[in-house]
Amino acid sequence: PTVVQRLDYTAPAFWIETVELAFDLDPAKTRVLNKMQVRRNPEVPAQPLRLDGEDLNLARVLVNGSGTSFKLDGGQLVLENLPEGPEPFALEIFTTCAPLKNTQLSGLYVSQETFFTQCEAQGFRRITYFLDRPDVMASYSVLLRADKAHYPVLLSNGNLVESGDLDDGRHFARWHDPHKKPSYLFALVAGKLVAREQKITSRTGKEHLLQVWVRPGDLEKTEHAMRSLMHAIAWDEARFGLPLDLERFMIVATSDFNMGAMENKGLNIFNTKYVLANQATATDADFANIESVVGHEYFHNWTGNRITCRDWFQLSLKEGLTVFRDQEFSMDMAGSASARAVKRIEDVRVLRTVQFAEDAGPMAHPVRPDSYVEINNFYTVTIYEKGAEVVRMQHNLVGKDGFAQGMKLYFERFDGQAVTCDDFVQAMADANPASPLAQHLDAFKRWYSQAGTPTVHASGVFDAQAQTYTLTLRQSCPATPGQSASAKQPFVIPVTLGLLDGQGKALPLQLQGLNVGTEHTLVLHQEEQAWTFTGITSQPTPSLLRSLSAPVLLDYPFTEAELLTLLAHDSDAFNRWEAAQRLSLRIATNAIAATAETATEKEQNPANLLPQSVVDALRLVLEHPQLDAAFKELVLTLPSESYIAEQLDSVDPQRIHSVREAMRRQLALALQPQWQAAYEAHAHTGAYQPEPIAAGRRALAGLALNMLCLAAQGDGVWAGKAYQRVKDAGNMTDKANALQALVQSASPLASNALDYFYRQLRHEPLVLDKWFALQAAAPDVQGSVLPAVKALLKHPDFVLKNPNRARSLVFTYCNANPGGFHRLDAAGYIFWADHVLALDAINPQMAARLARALDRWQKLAPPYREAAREAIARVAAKADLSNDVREVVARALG
Ligand code: DPP
Ligand code: ZN
Repeated sequence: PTVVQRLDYTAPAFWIETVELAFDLDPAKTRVLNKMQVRRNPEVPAQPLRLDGEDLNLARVLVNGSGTSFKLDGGQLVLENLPEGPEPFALEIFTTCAPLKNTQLSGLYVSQETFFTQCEAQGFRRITYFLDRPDVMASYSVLLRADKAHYPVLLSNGNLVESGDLDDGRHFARWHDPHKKPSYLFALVAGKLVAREQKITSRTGKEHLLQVWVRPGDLEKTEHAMRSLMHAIAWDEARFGLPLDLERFMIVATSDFNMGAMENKGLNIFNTKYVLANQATATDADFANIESVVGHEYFHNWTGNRITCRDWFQLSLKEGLTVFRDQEFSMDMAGSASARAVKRIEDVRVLRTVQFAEDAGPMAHPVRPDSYVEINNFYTVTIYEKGAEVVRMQHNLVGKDGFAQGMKLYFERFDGQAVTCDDFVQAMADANPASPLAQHLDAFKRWYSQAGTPTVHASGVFDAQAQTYTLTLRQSCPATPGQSASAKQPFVIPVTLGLLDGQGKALPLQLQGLNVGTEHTLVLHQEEQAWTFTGITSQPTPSLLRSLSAPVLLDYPFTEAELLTLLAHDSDAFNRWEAAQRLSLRIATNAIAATAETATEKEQNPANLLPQSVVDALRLVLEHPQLDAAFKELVLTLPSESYIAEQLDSVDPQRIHSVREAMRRQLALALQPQWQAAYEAHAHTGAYQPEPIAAGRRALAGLALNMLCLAAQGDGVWAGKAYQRVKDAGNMTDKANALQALVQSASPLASNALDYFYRQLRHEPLVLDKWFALQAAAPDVQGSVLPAVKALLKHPDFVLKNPNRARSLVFTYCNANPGGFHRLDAAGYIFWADHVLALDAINPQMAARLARALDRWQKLAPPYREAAREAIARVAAKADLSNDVREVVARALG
């Protein structure tokens, strides 16, 4: 397989100015006529035109209306005898493709008798021969022809120019997109669909038509998506001055989709999971995800579409920035400071559990990678979530207004162009010349080029005599593939902090005689720096990296007392939560590390791993009269097994599971009266509204019910209540939480409840996904999960080809159930290998995602490590593996 290198980038030898596409849509054989105006790029030495293509049948090539000679070379169509000179020439290519056979869901495919496209990153070449790279931007006109009875709705990007009937029951629609775009933003949809419509008028008085297209019957589930879209439009205009630039903006939902959604210009295509919702089928988390994904794709219209990526190494230019924008959108929509903190905690949880693990594993890569084999493997949490953190740091270094100025300059400079990550950060610095970002720009850019999660090692010295507190920060970053630790240069790390006195009160901060308030951001840009705070009269407790001001690990020897102070008093809600996480994480890792001989009495008796002081502190949070329920739920949730695993050098997944379960049981029992009170206070939230306060109450009630079922094992009272709730709950959040409580406590009522749930909701595909996932994540009572998962593979509703369904059962088992997956008999790994191979024959992108479930095999303790290696080696040994899976397993094996 070819390795693509970032530094090999050269401008295209030809530009494609206009594209006229004519489709005769037929599931078995679709005919595509592609007429382009092409001209040589005078800045590049003359060379043949090489057009990308994949799985196409080529019928005809005409240059300026006449036949021409051509070669096919490794999928590319090579044209050598093209007109000389700078004038554009007409290139006409006629091909066919087979949408019905397209199980990869890249290019043109059929789902439930409807045509869809997915062109990012390189799907357009599966539709026609083209310069399928993001820096070639063209004007598109599209003619769609299809059978009218089967495909009454014909959609493409831009504006509908003309439509009408043809002979033989066929009809046509002609679309023109007024904006130039790269091929990855092309889209078409054809099928039996209906739309929720909304007309809006922008601030400047322009009218726009918004549409959400779904299958007939799903219309009543589109209200929330439409509302989210309207909020997103208003938000981008208010916060960044970025208006909707289209007369028509369409969202179409499909149940067969590799990703979450896709920002095609004016015609976003979405996974149904991120469009369809009503209270009977969708949870609060689903509603929140819809708002965020609808926002994300809409925000791409400016950050991604108007300004796009020069090449795919710059993917984070649009994704990191757009994730940052959707996170800010969700926070602004959430409203209160507490709800913002809850959203931040949720985002950080994903970053630290998934991205930090990626950054420490074999697939680690910089936010702007240097090479790839298969670009689809680089749609990662590093590009998205770490990329968003890198943008967030810029936001913090230049301030909210400075950031808005930077965005303005970015659009002034680059609107309509395909640019690089460097171009973005340069605009941000140029718009804020006095900021620490501009001051340390070259060093800051290392966030784009150096992989790995840095650690900030902090130490503080209080000098009672001098009344000073000196904080020393030192940074380090481990080696990552292709980058040794010693070759890494210091990062620019904003460390936002406060100091608390013994009573937990915020201390005024004085640096070099200057009063800087009670919260301040230090900029660590050297390997080690120290700051001395004056006027400090007693030993302070530092609250460091507030709101996770940088995507780093913090190494500071907190005492238990310090953490308890932070948990009880810190003004930064994020660090209050973080203190609780640190307390339980430390207890868990100590208990896991303790061998039989060195174990303390507590560790030998895992019923009481948490000391009374910690239990009491958590009780105070749970009973707290002012704290929001959503925040309580986060504080009372122990760090996940995968997060605990990341803190350890040698991972025994069963030991982690049993220690965490013991801690969970202890909390369930020790706080039983408080759980009961919390449940009773929050179980009924009135008429369903998917908003943060009510959602937080439902979340806490759900956790409480879980704990009550766990504590009351054997006595069926709470299980009985949970079962009743599965039957009666008026919304999916309460229903799913109750079902989960039964499943997670391995209640004898779980199977009845699962049956009931299935019978009631079997006609709702997105709910069935939940039903499969709940079972795949069930506790592994005597090795029961794998056989249950295997039985579910044979369930009539299970379809491996459908990505959502595959994710719900196979991916959940392999990624989200460590206790059930890491088996002593290696059967989980064998199952994994079988499914990576099975999926690879259907859909390589999906297979490669699943392949990453064993990324961290090198950290596993014996005998898991060797068994995992064998399973990976078995996959790698398969001769006709896709490039996607090949790249992942080759990197895993090193
Ligand atoms: N659909 C993906 C996203 O929006 C790729 N652009 O992030
Ligand atoms: Zn995106």
